[in-house]
Amino acid sequence: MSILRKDFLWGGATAANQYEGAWDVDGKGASISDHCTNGSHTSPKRVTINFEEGTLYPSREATDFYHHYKEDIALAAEMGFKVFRMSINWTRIFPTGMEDKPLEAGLKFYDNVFDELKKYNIEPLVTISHYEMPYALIEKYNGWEGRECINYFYHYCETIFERYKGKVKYWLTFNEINSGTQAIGSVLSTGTVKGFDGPLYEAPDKPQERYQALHHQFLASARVIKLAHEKYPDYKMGNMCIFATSYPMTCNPEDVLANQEFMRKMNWYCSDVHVRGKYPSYAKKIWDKLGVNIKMEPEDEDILKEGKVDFYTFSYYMSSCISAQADKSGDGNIIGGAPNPYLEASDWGWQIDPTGLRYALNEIYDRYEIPVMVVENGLGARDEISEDGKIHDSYRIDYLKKHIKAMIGAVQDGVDLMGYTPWGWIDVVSASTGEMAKRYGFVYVDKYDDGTGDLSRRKKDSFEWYKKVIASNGDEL
Ligand code: BGP
Repeated sequence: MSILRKDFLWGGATAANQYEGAWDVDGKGASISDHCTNGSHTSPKRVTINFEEGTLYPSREATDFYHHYKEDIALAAEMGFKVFRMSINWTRIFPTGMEDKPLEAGLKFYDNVFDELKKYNIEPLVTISHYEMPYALIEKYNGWEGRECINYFYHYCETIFERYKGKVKYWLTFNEINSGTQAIGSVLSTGTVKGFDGPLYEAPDKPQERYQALHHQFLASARVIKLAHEKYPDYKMGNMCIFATSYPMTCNPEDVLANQEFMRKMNWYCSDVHVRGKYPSYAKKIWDKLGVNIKMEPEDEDILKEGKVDFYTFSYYMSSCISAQADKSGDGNIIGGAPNPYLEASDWGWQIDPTGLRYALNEIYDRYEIPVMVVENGLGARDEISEDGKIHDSYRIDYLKKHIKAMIGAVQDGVDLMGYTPWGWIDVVSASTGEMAKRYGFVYVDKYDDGTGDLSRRKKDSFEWYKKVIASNGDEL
C-alpha cells in the first residue's frame, strides 16, 4: 500500500531559459540568462553586457523545447507525469518588461503548451520568474533594486493569470528566491548586476542592493498572490526556495549557533516572509550584521500580510557543514559551508545527502504546516552513450531512489507532501555553469557544448525506471 498521497503529483521540472531556446523568435526580448555565455569547469559561465558577445549555444538555443514541445510532452506523458514544471519566459510576453501590450505570439506559445499538456491530463506547474528577468529592467533599474519592477511584474502576472485561467492552477512566484541572499545568486535572481561583465562566480557582493531587491520581490510576490486569491479562487500559489540543509561542523555549541545563523539567513529568511506574511524576528540582526538598511513604505507591512502562499516548494540538491571558525567554513559546494566527511559528492562537488532531504521536509513542515512539494532534485552527471546506443545511467537511478525513499520516510514522519518534480527531467543547459555536459534527464538530448548535435531525444535507462515508480506511486523503487 502506497504511503504517498493517492493524488501525488509526480512529474519533472524545467525552466524556459535553460530549455526553450528560440531566444530571438517572435519578438522575444533578452533576459538576464540570454546575457550569459556558456561555460565549463575550466572557463566559467560569464555574464556579458554586450549581448552580441554571448554565445548562441548552448543556452540561447538550449534543447529547443520551443520547437519540440509536442514530442517532449508525449515523452512526459509516456512516463506517466501528473505535473509538468516549467516557467514562462517573461521576455517572450513583454520583451523589455515595460510594455503595456503583451506579445500575442508569446502568449500563444504557452497556450499551445498548456493545451498539449491537457491532452494527457498533465497539470502545469508554472514558475512565473525563473532567472528570466528582462535585461532592460536591469539596465534601467538595477533589476529588483528598483521598486518600479513591482508594477511591471504585477502587469505581467495580471496578463498571464487572465490568459491562462482554466489551463493553469499551480503557480510559483520566484524560483529559488533565497539565492538572492548570496552574491552569486543575485546575478540570475535579483538581477542587481547593472554594468557587471564577468564570470558568474565573481559577481560583486552588494548586500544592500540584494536585500533591497529581495524586499521588492517579496512585495511583488505578495501582491500577485493577493490578486490570484481574489480573482481566481482555484489558483494555488506557492513560493520556491533552495533548501540548503546544513549541519553544525561539530557538537561545539559555537558551531551549533553558527549553523543556526546560517539556516536562518539561507533557508528561513525568505520563506518566513512568504508563508507568515511578515519579516521574522531575527531579520534585523541579519541586516545589522551586513550593514543593510532596507527602505520600506508604510503600506509594505500590509502588502506582505495579504499575500501569503498556499504551499511551500523547494529545490534540494545537497547539504553542507557550518563551523564557527572562519578558516574551517571552507568551500564545500555552491551553497557554502564545509564538506561533510560522511558524504560523497557529484562530479561538480555537490554533496549527495538523501537523509538531509528527509530532515529538510520535517523542518519545513513542522515550521509552517502547509503542503510541501519538492520541485527540484537530481544528479547532474556526464552521461555517455554506450556501444549499444543506450545510456545506462544507474548512478542517477540510485540517487533518485534514495531521495524518494527519504521523501517516503518524511511522509511517515508526518509531512504533507504534495509531489515531486526532479530537475531537468529532459536534458537542459546547466544554470550555474552554462554547460550542456552536466545532464540530469531521463531523456538524453543530442546537443553539445561546441554547438553540435541534432537535438534528437533518446530515453535513458532511468526513463523506464521512473515510469515504474510513478505507476506504483512510489512503491516500486
Ligand atoms: C537550480 C535552478 C535550476 C537548475 C538547478 C541545477 O539552482 O533552479 O535552474 O539549473 O539548480 O543546477 P545546475 O544546472 O547548475 O546544475
